[in-house]
Amino acid sequence: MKEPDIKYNNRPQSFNGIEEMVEFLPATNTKKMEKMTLKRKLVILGVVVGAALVSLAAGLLVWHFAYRNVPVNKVFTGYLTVSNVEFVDAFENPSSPEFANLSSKVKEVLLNAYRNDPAIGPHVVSCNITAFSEGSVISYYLSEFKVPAYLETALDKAMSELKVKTASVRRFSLSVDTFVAYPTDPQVARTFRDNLCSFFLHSSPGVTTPFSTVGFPNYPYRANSRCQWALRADAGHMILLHFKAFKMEPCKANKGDYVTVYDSLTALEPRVMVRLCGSYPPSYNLTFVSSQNVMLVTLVTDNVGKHPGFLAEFTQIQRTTLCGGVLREASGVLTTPFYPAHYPPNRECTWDIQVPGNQFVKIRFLMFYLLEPSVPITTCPNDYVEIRNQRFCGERTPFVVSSNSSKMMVKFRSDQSYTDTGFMAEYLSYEPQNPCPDQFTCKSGRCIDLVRRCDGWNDCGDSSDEALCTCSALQFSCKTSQLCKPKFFLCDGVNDCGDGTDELDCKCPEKYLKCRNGKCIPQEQKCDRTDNCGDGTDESECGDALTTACTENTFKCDSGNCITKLNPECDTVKDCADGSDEKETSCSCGKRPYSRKTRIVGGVNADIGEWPWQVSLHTKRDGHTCGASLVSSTVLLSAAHCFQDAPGVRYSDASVWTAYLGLHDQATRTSSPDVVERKIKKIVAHRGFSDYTYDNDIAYLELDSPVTYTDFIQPICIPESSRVFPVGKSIWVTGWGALSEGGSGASVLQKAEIRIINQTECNKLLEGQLTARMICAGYVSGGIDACQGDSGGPLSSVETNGKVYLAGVVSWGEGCARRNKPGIYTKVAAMRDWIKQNTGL
Ligand code: 4AZ
Repeated sequence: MKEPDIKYNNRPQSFNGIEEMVEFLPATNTKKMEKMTLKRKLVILGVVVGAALVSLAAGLLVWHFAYRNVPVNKVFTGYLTVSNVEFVDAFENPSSPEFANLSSKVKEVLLNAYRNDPAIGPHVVSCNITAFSEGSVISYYLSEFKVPAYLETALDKAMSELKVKTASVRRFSLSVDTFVAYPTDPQVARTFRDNLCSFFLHSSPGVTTPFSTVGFPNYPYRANSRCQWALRADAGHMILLHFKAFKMEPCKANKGDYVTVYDSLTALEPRVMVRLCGSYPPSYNLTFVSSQNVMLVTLVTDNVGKHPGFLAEFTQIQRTTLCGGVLREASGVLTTPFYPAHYPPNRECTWDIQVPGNQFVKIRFLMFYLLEPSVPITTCPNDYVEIRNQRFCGERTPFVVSSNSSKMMVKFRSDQSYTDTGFMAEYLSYEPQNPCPDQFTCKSGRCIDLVRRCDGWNDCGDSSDEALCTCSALQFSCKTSQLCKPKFFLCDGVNDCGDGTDELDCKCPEKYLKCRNGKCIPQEQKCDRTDNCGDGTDESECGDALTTACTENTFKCDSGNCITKLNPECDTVKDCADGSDEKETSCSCGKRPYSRKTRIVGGVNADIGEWPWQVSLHTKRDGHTCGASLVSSTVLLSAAHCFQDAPGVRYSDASVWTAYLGLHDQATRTSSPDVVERKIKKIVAHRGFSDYTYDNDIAYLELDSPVTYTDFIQPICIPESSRVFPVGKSIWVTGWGALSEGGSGASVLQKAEIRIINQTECNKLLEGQLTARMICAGYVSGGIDACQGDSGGPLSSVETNGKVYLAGVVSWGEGCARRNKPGIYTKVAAMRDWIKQNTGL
């Protein structure tokens, strides 16, 4: 072993001369010593300062050469409008002499303007005129710069402030009206320009020109691609662009694949009309109108995913700026220009409304979409509707604006970027004394049905329908807010009163936790890895799964072990040791092909592809008779009562039934290419079904041959017996059943959003007819419910894992949509074992 160096051994914690001096100087105080030390000190100080200066200079040089002086590539794009040149068709062709002539002049004007600015001139690399379009002549350019990093901000500032003025070029004066410059990503600009995925299309009058992503729909669009389609129309026209199919990668925040539509021929950020991603159902009106006769569509993709892409078409329409108008009728409709297409940018419309006589006027906005990314909806600086100095923008649910006179001025404005669907509104005249004949008048002026007054639901939107109510026998009074609410809102885990009083008396004492089985346990027992509740509740939301005794509230793994975690299946976390909670076979269900919802008024018609597990069961004699749900490629679940023999028809006989899958409208059952027809091979109704109590109202049906899954045909997930659909949760019922009690069925599939209702309270409303195999859902106020013909169809629950589960099967009810008579559904979770035993699923 080596001995320690003895060199510094006697010196107390000192490792260099300077420190030593500092330490000992005060102790040795002779003049000589002072002089000596001072000299030495100065020398050393000089050395130190010198060294510091050298390293500072070196650092500065490194910084200067490595960072500050490093050249940065910058690309600016934009346009300038030349007002004293008439647009001619030849300007569209970059190889025409006319193009060459004008572009060289414009380029010279632009370069001169750059050179005259000391912050820009020295850094110009190139300047290219990329295109011309009408108006008078809009000249698009792409300019490249190379600038030392430390001068980049100065260049940006100079470019944003640059004024390109009218100038003389070769004895020709170019009158420049507008100049726009905007930085763009050099990488993107270059690849857009240089690659093979760049298309130039000119529409012909009366002709629709299609274009699509390469390979659509048979091959996915390429990863890491940059494509662009420059669209042109004849002079005096505008472009109407329509996406017929749009199926791209689901949207990711600020990245992923996206399509951008510009109201320009260059990818200019302030002229973006829309940025699109995800997938849109065919019924979504994805149509855009340009302000001039040009448009640019770009596609940027990342390195992941395989998706079909888009199919679009465009036509040209006569340019018009007509919008707004003078309205003198008692009622009428007004919409943004080209509604339901996105309104064009750069528009201003005014409607001058005056209703006859002494009537007052109100306007009801049925659809309202004026949404721009990251724009405050309080001030609405960009696109807006203005009525009596109040601005409206964003995405809004239906609302009413009333005027207490016979006149109303409605103004709409869209700026140069981002457009949306716009609005559809109706205006009406009303008697000043009676704004809502036979209806209740909300404080906001909105009219609602009288039955909705004091029903516990905020139908007005401002709660004015729930003020000053006397509670009925089926209601309770909230303690502080004095509102009346249906009794079955008590203890449903939702703060319906707003003051929490409906959830007060159902809680366990303070510092106790309520188990799903009703037991109260001390709060500290939560997540202590011991099943104190006895049903696993206290260990079910602790992030991990604990093996526990099997109860109806626990999830059973294939191994036979039970775990405590709430709803562990298909949540992408392997909770069972054998992974059986994440099996591909049971998790590839409940998927909806379209990520975007169609915008329709009222919204009771389902959208195409919205409920791809919905099946229509037909008999030859009656046509559509019952609904069903697809749960695998060959198995349907429906209600047992649909298959009970009746006089004259053997409904239990599989051969009388035909199943239609992928169906939207009964009228197109045989003509739609999306519909698949199957005969039924086998029907098995639950042996415990009682046609007296409707207990165990479930049956499974086997198709004669498997179906292939498509955008319109998908299986729904079957919930495990432990899956909880909490009271108060919003859930959807769908079907082609009667539109009113005793009425006729719907042609287009209908949907309704309802809520799960507390079992105990519902049982009171239905005089004790509920069993543990039933769940209640609907509205006590009535009005929204399943009805005859919906039976057997799904009660679909959108769960937090993004999948849709079959919470119930439409079973029975007392009439349809009656007050205090919610619909009753077969509880599918309670049938889990029966389904497994019978279908193997
Ligand atoms: C039926 O007759 C039926 N309101 C289905 C559901 C409901 C009522 C009747 C629920 O098929």
